Amino acid sequence: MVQSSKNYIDGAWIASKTRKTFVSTNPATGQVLGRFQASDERDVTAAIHAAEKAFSKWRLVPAPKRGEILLRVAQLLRAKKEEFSRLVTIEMGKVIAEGRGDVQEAIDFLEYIAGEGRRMFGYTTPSELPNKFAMSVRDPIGVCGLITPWNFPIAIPSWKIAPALLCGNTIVFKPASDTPLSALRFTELFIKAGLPKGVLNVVTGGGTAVGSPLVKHKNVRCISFTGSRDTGDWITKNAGIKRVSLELGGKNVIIVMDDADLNLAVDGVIWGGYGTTGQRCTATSRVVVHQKVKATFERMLLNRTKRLRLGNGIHPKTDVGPMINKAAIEKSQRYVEIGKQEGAKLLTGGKPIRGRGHFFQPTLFTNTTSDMRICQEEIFGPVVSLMVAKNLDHAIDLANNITYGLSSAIYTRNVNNAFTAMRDLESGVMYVNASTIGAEVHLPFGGIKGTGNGAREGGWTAIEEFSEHKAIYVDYSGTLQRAQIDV
Ligand code: UN1
Repeated sequence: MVQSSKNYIDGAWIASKTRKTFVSTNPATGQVLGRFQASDERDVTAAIHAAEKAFSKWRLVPAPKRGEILLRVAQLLRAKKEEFSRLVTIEMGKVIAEGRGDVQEAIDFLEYIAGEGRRMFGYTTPSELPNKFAMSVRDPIGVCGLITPWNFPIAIPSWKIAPALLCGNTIVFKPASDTPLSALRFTELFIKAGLPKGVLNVVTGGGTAVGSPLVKHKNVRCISFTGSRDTGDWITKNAGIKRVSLELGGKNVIIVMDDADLNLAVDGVIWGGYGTTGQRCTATSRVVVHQKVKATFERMLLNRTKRLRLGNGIHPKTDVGPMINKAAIEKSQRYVEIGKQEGAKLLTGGKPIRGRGHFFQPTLFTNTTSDMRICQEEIFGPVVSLMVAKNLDHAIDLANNITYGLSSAIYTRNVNNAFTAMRDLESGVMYVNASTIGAEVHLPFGGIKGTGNGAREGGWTAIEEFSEHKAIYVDYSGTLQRAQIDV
């Protein structure tokens, strides 16, 4: 496995000015995977200058041509899908089937967005004055700072890099410090695909040393960030006047009605709650179950939860892989204690596994209430809390009693219940008879309330995230025509 450990700035792999490095490790084994640059503001500034320089030419490359490069990246990634999937599993820990899903999501999105190069629609509209033409076109924004999390080491960078490039922007990319190897390997594909130098620059390092100067720099015209709410809040306060897109996690819910297919609902909670070891912003962390089926559903769910096989994600029989690092383990452990103190009943799990790797038992609480911290705060671990509702209205109230709004789901066989939930659940992504995870790339992805600031990645809304609208008026009357006055 080639391990590039330098920053990629202005078309060259170069060491940080700090001369310091950090390591990335396999969370299942503790094995060191490589050394990476612990960069600082000087490296960020160099990358921003390179991106600014490259912007003047890249913005003029026709969008379909920019799309062709992205399509080549998709083809290269498809050809190396297995290698990249294993890399994701080794560096991030998710089970190999999900490692493949992570890579496939990037392939899907690159292919989708490449085609958008031949659309990137603006619009024309009649002018209010004679012999005058009016239209709106899309312009790039400029240098974009992209800051990505570790939980989708290939997919989430693709959601940001691909549309940013397609729209004609240049990039300074700061990947998560837990998964720099995946990010650098992904970057290599853009180089192989023929991306001109300076268009995509990568600087590795910590949030304070690298993320912060990137966010604050006045020549960075756009920041796109996926990660924690605290960091999102900090970015909002420190970015100054620039475009900021935030995706800040969730406290996602599945409602299980008394008319639901309970087996299917259990599948949904297991997949959404413990898939990716609960480390998705879309993870199911709350379940609201109708009182009539509570006892049965709880028994069924507990049975399945206990049977989950915890282990190294590279083994195909593993159901739940490790958590990303020690801090993540400690956070889940803290919340288990909080839950117990709040009076929730721990049905199973709740403990880290001693020994090598960062493992935490799939954990299920019941008899929780909506005001408990374990039902309000994002844990980002394999911890699911069950609440009971009297009826659909009550279930929806409980579901919405939350400051996040990313993903929600209802299991029901009643079409009226389904449509009511579709209308009333407060989230940017919503499912009927499917879990809270697994959004597809060609639909808008993002959340409301404390989850974000209105940005939507995925779909054509990704173009919206990374482009400006320019309204153009062409007056061919040969006279002075005053809008709003000469009418
Ligand atoms: C995330 O966890 O930040 O919908 C993204 C899903 C995935 C994306 C998750 N397609 O679960």
